[in-house]
Amino acid sequence: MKNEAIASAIARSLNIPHVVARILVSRGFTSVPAVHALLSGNNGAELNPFTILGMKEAVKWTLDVRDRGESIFVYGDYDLDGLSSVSLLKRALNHLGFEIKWRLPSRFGSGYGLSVAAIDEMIEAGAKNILTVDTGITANEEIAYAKSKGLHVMVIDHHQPSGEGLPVCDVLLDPHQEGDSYGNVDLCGVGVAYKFICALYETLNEPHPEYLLELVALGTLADLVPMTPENRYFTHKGLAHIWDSPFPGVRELCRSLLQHPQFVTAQGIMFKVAPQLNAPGRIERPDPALAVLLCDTPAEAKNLVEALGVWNQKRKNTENEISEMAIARVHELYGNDLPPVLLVDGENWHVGVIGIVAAKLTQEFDRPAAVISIQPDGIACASARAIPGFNWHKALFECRDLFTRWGGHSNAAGFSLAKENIDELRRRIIEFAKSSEGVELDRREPVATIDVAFAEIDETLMLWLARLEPLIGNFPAPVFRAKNVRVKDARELRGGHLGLELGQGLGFSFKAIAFGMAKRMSVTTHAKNVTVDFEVSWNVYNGRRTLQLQVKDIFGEQ
Ligand SMILES: [Mn+2]
Repeated sequence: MKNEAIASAIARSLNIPHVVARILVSRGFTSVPAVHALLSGNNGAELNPFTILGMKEAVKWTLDVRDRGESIFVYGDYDLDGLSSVSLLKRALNHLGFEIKWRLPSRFGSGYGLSVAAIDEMIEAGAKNILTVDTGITANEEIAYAKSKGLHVMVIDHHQPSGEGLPVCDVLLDPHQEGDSYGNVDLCGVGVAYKFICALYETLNEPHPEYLLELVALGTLADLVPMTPENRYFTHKGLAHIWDSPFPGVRELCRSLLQHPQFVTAQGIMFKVAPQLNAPGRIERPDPALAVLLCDTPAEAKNLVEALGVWNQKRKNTENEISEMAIARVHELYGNDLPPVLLVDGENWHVGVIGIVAAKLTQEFDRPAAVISIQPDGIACASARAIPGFNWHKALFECRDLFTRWGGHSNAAGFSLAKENIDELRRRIIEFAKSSEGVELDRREPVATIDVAFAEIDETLMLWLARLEPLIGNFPAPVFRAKNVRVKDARELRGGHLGLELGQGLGFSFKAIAFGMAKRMSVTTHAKNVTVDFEVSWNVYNGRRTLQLQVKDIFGEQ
């Protein structure tokens, strides 16, 4: 059967709009049962937590702490996955009567991960039990030190082991460790923490705390982990509840940034909410963001969210400054002959924003990019981002002899090295990208568009799109294609954008914006009709919602 016929069959038997059926078919849901399963929720996506290696021991470790009447120091990370992990564990364990204290590293103090200084400080504060989360799997030396001081240590992580053996702790939960056969290695840190809590609650005959899934959604989206069925289920549930979150800080933040429950989308969280919560940790210390996740009264939430906005403004200013310098450095290093991977460096670039700048470079130049900040002590710290098909973890593994530390995933990674080694690294990464291992780079498929008539674009379609969230990863937001479109109005906007009014058929017209496409103005004035590729989103102006098209491409028809 052709796709169109399959879509018709699905639309008819499940009573859903034809355009929605076409979207589902294009995403690989090509039978009525498959679509029905997708729309009916969990459907086996949630896996048994006890199939994670070490889970039984993790539950026992925790119950032993309770039997001894002691508290737990949760040690997290400064990014949103780490902060979500700490707040999830604190809330879930507090509920069971545990006393929880927490500590966070800072990029500018003892640096990433667990440090001897942090362990000493916790011992000073009376720690007997340390639970690291979203970090720890490569902290072999630090954990050996903690054990030598008589501490009980459990590690919950989702990063890859260092390759130099695992830390010797009491319990280790990480779907990446050898011998773990858990069906979802792509859990983020707060995802593994949630599985641990489910196992603990099950043991104590408590229901799974599903209201914590909004914290899992935050970490899953912020860490850009692949949307496996379980990750998608967690994110879908979390997004569905976040507008009415029981946590005042999360609720206040989402409402102030997203403005309407229908704007709670994966993209909204990734581009509006997550950057705010990551901002203080990027500029100084992450504590003001954790305070938002942990606060318990609306009044407190209002103040804390306001303060977060100020941190975010600082972050934006710093980011713009470093971006300009990084783009200038790309031109200086490579001229017009760009290699398949970009490595740009600068003196003392703010290390809190180099990851976002790397992400900007991948977009601007359509290549994987690493941004390297050379510190006054001669050590260079870097953050790298990929485009689909390139694997930073593999690339860095090939060059691991050059690093003092490194880690990360296929699409986001970090590393440090002596500044003398930067040129050598640049040479070897390019060599890797050109080798047979790196050729995945060329296997990207163009985005398939979904044919649509303007008459099909309405609030019903938007409600369906919301129901299919998170629209990212292997199920991205649809790009539509409409033909025989008339350009009723076209204006050049500030910043090189194009503002359009597009019409089709009788009476169907939409406002549209084409970012960075002012140069394409002539297409809109010379062709009688045009074909347009676009995404649809809500636009709010003066409290009124309207649908707006975001133009991805526009061509004239003869
Ligand atoms: Mn993480």
